[in-house]
Amino acid sequence: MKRLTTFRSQFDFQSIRWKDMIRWFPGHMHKGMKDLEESLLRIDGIVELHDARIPHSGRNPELYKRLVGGHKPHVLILNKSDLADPNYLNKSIEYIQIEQPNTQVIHTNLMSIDLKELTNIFGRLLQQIVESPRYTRSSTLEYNIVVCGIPNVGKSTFINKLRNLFVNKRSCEQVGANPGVTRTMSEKVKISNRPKVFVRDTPGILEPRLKSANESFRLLLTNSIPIQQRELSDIIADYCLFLLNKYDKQRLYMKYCELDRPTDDILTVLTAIAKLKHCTQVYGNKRGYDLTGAALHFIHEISKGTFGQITFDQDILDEMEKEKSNDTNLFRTNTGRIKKSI
Ligand SMILES: Nc1nc2c(ncn2[C@@H]2O[C@H](COP(=O)(O)OP(=O)(O)OP(=O)(O)O)[C@@H](O)[C@H]2O)c(=O)[nH]1
Ligand SMILES: [Mg+2]
Repeated sequence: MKRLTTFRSQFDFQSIRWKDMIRWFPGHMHKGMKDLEESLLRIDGIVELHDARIPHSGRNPELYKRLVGGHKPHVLILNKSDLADPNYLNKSIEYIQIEQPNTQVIHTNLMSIDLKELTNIFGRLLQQIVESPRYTRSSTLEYNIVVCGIPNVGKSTFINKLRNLFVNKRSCEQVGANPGVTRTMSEKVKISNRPKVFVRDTPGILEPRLKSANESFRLLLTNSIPIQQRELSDIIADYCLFLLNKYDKQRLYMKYCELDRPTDDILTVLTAIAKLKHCTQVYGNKRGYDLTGAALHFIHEISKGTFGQITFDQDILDEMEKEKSNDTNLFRTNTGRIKKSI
């Protein structure tokens, strides 16, 4: 395989006003956040789901610290592990636990989870909840759990799986491939009879202001934010290519695009896809390649795993590995960088 020796080491976001262009905080999220905060007095534990491909991007540990108030059990499930790089699953857990040592973190693939694994997850969850102090809720015999997280991470799928398994009822929460399927906090859903455990589904909630262009683009790639402006698709596709090269994942895109060498040039990739997938458009009186259509196709394929299992936050986890040392304490800054305290 002929290889380029150098690829871009940095992605240039400068020309786009990402803060203005990538903003998605519809009204239902604001309401969902308020409902969640109001329900806290009546719940015994929080299950947060997040996408295993982005253990840093889109998460707001401060929000969860505030929600659980330091004493409510908090279990974090890194879901869609089938799409993440297996070499980075345990590193992701380690990364999160630097900041949140009291949070129990596990990874799952809800698409092919088996009975044993689901029972095991439920058992761990229940144990945490039963063993934690319940204060004003100690006289109540039922346990209430709320399932939350950013959009499209599998919250409703998780509730349906538990319900199917333990109370033998058909799915009740609507599931869909696009973000924003669940728009209101659900009624209580019973997932276990003995003890009586209820869960509530919530709409996916993002921070109103995202921290960086990298974070926003990674949320677009995991489909937690929809692409609202088609004109952004070229730059997002270019960012996909940048990450595939940066993380040494060239083999599958070369095969898919029938290229004989890796490339750092997005036009080469998009033209190849447009030819192969017959993405054409009429321009005036001529038919030409629809590169925007090809870009959307390329982005869709990376998000569904066609180019391999990729942890989009791999660079942040690699940095953690570099900084790790036995005799210093690590802490994490807002941008995800790991620092040592002396
Ligand atoms: N590959 C993969 N897909 C999954 C997994 N879990 C769920 N999905 C899919 O992810 C999509 C979103 O699932 P939902 O359960 O609707 O996600 P949600 O978090 O409730 O989404 P919102 O209600 O929009 O916030 C669906 O197409 C699911 O089939 C998983 O472990 N792996
Ligand atoms: Mg949902």
